[in-house]
Amino acid sequence: MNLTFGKGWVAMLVLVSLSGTVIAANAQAQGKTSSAGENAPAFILPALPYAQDALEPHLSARTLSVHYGKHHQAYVDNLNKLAVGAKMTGQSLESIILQSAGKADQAGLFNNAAQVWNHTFFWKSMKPGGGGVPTGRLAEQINVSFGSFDAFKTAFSEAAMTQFGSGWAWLVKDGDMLKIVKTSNADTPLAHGQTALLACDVWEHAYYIDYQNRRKDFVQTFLDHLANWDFAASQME
Ligand code: MN3
Repeated sequence: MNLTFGKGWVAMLVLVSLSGTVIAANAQAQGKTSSAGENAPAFILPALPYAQDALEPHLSARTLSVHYGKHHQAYVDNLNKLAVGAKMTGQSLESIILQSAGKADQAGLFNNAAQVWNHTFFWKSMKPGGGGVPTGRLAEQINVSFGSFDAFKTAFSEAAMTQFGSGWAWLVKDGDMLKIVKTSNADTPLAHGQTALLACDVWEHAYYIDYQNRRKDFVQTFLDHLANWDFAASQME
């Protein structure tokens, strides 16, 4: 009889742990601060740096509406629920990412926190009338690190194309050198001690409405018409 009760209780715990709200209720039952108290969810969806139709015709308002308004918002909402359960409310986004990185029991928290960070960075990595060529110290560093800007573009496209499944292509500063890295799912250069300069989201939700299966066309358009080199340069400081 006791054994049956035990199994049922474990099953119930597994089921309820799928819901962030019930995790929050658990914490409350253990005498922790209610989510409605001083530790109320702190993260909000950052404003886009341009209007939702500002990247047309290269990325449609429909894509921005779903990608920013639905996907990015969902990561923020999930993060707020999971931060309560992990007792990490009141901490910075970066702190939560660094503390949860590589911990199997905090994968959900890491994934949602990193995706909030990655998407906020991605929107800044683009601008209306973007593309073209970087200038100044960033241009010099790209030449030193990759040989030429054309060689950089080829390598960046290759990384974006060969990221199997969902993930990201990045230009990062790693020590004194610039590097192109690709990350899977929510993984982020921030968790690897690298400074992100430019990000391209290659999850299908980033391009499927406008480009269907043609990721290569999306990445080419990102480099030729959307990349915000002023933002990338500002991240080198
Ligand atoms: Mn995305």
